Amino acid sequence: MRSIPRWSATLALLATALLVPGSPVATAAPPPGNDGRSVIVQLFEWKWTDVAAECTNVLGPKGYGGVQISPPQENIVLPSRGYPWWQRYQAISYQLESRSGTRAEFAAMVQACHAAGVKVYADAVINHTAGTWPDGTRGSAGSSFTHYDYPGIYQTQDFHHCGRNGNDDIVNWNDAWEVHHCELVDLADLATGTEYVRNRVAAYLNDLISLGVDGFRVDAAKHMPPGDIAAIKSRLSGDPYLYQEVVYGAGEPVQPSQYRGNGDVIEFRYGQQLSAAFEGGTLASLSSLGNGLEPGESSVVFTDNHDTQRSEAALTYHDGALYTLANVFQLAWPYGTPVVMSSFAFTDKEAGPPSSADGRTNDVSCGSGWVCEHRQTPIANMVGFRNAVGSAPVANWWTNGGNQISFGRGSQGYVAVNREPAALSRTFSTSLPAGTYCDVTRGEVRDGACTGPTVTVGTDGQFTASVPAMGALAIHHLARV
Ligand code: ARE
Ligand code: CA
Repeated sequence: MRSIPRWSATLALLATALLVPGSPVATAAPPPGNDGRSVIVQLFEWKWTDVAAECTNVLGPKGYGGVQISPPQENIVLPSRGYPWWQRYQAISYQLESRSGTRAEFAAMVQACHAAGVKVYADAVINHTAGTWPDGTRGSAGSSFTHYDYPGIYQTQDFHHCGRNGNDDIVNWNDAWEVHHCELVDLADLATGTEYVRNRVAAYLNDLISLGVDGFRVDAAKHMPPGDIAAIKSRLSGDPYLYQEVVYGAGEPVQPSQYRGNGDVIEFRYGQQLSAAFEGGTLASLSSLGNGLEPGESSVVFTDNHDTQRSEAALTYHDGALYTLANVFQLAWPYGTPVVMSSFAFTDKEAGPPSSADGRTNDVSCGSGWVCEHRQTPIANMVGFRNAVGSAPVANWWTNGGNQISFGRGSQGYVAVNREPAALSRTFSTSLPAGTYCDVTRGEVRDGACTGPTVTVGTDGQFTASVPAMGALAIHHLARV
């Protein structure tokens, strides 16, 4: 078992005692976007032209701060497996040519997103190149290669050959050296300790930075020694935002905390605990969500990502209203920087995005194979809620002890979540100033009027309302009528 540092446990107890009952210590994370925009969206497998349009038409207007895009580098192409989504995680070269689009389209996307106030975070596959596959010998940009030989870039000497377990794969996850130096599912493991590889990887990332990229999700960060990532980071231009994928594994020697010196880290346990509370537990238990986890201010979190939505436990778009409610809670709760998942629909876990028979990705059309969770009114408008409440602490926490909860964020906003089969009708106590507010989970303010229901807060801070079964209500100071 990983032990929580004692000082952090003490702080958590203090916060519990002095501030809001059960609220976590951590407050808002540093904003990933412009103007205090605090939420990232993962547009999984979208084409660059579609991402550009989404920045302009939806992400900017709704207040999203950043967009996480699929790995942009040249990747292996696997017709024998039906062009699975995961072929993008096998790097062949650092040319920016993939089924998401060309280098020119990529550059135009970054410009469009910046014009909309949205930062661009690229998924950086830098721990490895590809696995052993009989399929073709050409990547998505046409480069030829063989296993451990990528002409002009990497040859045998640029990879770890850990010499364990017969096939060089990671087998013993309780051995940190092995996790760092052996192969993750047969993926040729780059010798990130060498000057050459560090410079080559940094040149790739700097190329993206030169096109305006603002930061990176560091894929498989857990499989690189923290010092190797630091050495690569020291070679980067500017100050890109890094969030490292270090999956927490109970009792494992490689721990997320070891990577904090390099930047933010993805806290996987948050989504697991959030899902568990919404699926089988009680929402009342969420008052302590974040306690005992890595510090919220340097953690990135999600309900689900492209990996966890394909494993059994996670709550996903397949769960309908339950999933939406979990997202409403996540966006209202002051822990971590949330990444909203935006999926393509799937039943086959291996299947790639909507595409032609020869593996070319279709244009995005929400509802036709593309789920677009991030556009759902409650989710999209809660992005504005999170931006509006900033770092205001949890206030006025209430629960029925079961699956109805409500809480404020200082005097800036208030949310109620009802995961029960009957409406929740009651008088809520808030710290909000008196006034009429728009319920942003069901409407928004246009021309001074709310397109959905409104709520009137009295001078005593109270309001009476009915929250629908499996529904929510959220009001904030920037959506008043
Ligand atoms: C595919 C095939 C393999 C084949 C390989 C090489 O599935 O059978 O051997 O190709 O040819 C994704 C897919 C993989 C896919 C890979 C490459 O998920 O199936 O392999 O792309 O195409 C660990 C890592 C973590 C990793 C997860 C999946 O620590 O970094 O496993 N997540 C990232 C991405 C993935 C991606 C990769 C890394 C590789 O998000 O999408 O893989 O670039 C415990 C441990 C965790 C461990 C977890 C699951 O919780 O604590 O550390 O995560 O189990 O094993
Ligand atoms: Ca490695």
